[in-house]
Amino acid sequence: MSRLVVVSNRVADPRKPGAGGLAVALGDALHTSGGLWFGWSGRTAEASAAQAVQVQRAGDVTLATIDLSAADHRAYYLGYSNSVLWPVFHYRINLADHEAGDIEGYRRVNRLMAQELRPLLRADDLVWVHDYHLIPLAAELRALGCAQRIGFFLHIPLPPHTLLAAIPQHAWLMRSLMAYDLVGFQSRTDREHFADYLLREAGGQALGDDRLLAWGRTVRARAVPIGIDVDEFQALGRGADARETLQSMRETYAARRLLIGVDRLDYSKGLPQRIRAFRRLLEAYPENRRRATLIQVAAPSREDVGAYADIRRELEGLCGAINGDFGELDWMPVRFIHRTVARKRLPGLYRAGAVGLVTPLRDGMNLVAKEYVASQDPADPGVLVLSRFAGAAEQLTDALLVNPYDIAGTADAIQQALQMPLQERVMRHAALMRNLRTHDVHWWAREFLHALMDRAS
Ligand code: ADQ
Repeated sequence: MSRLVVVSNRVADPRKPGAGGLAVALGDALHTSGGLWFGWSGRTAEASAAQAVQVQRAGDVTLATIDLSAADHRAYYLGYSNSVLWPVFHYRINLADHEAGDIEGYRRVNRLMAQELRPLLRADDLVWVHDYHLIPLAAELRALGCAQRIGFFLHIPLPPHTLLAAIPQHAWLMRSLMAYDLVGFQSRTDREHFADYLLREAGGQALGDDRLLAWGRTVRARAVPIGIDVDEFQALGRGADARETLQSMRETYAARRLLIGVDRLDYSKGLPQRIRAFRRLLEAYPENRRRATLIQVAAPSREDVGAYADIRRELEGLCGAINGDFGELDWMPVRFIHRTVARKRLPGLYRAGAVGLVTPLRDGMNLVAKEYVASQDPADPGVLVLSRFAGAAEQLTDALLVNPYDIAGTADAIQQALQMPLQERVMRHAALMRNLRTHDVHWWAREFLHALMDRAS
């Protein structure tokens, strides 16, 4: 069996509690093959000390990391990855900051990663590269003579070619993807956008069987939607922390129906629109006054990137206005909490919600939607209100799907969720759970790696 080598921007110790579903899934696959996980350490160092690889054992898995210089980190991570690729890939071309986006820094770090990784590779390794920070990594490895099978998974959406073309280096980026053997996407839509790009912008051709030809190279492209570790998450839900969280929420909000939102504070998550929809709910359906409370948790994220600075202020303003206009001595309509919730408490928080609000303007997948469903009591489940623009909407068709830009429509869907009869809630939840179980994170890793290993291809 080939050894698995995972490469991602950040490396997590899969044994640490709170490492998250992705670390658990990759940890599993790495553990089975005695694998290696390579990436940035999360630390910045003096330029001269930045490049030595630090190797650490985590059980059967080897973790190898490099520090980056502060300048490289700024250019590659804050700059090109998060000020150009993130907004444009989420269809927000107006938010891209091309001045801050230093393409040279992005190339430099990808080249550096390839140089540091190459001596660690064996001839028959299977290499799996993750996400938009590392699009050109395979091309850099190939330039150094690496002939291993290399796969890439894009965790975020891929926009239509007309939007992608707003990135000055779009052709270079897409051509870089051709250096992989297999490229995985979250949804069929993203995969179609990739095929479409190659056909329309690069004179490419679809060869059938997942194969696409462009620039004289063939690549395989597939939709392999990521899932969660359902068993791990449900076990977490049975733990003391989750139960205590649920209990204390039930006591604090005994007279209320709770709507729960849990996100990173990111402009892609549609938070202002969600708060407006809640306001609209209180206006259009006044029976919810004194009854419905929205708890919105937003984890601090990328605070060094310009486009993130304003969103917190905007949200605090929107929430403050609702509380001022509708609040009573004994009822605060919205609680906005700018914090990361400990992972072991999340299932309790989700379960307290009669409605789970997952309404991004655009999202690769959105695992919160899946975690919310997995946390419910099957005999009396809450209702998921899900944006049709999340990758998860292709799978979770039994949620109430909404257009998050349509504030009135979203308010109507929340009202429908609040009033949904038990029998319908149970049926929808059961259907959602079937999907979660069939397409869990272990399925995702297996499916991708089998396709990457497939010698017939
Ligand atoms: P993210 O944009 O980070 O991930 P998402 O999938 O929603 O988005 O969440 C990832 C994890 O973060 C979840 O496990 C969730 O529990 C946790 N999380 C979010 N907010 C939190 C908070 N306030 N407190 C504690 N935990 C919180 C990217 C893509 C997604 C894709 C994932 C995985 O943007 O579309 O689903 O990668 O591929």
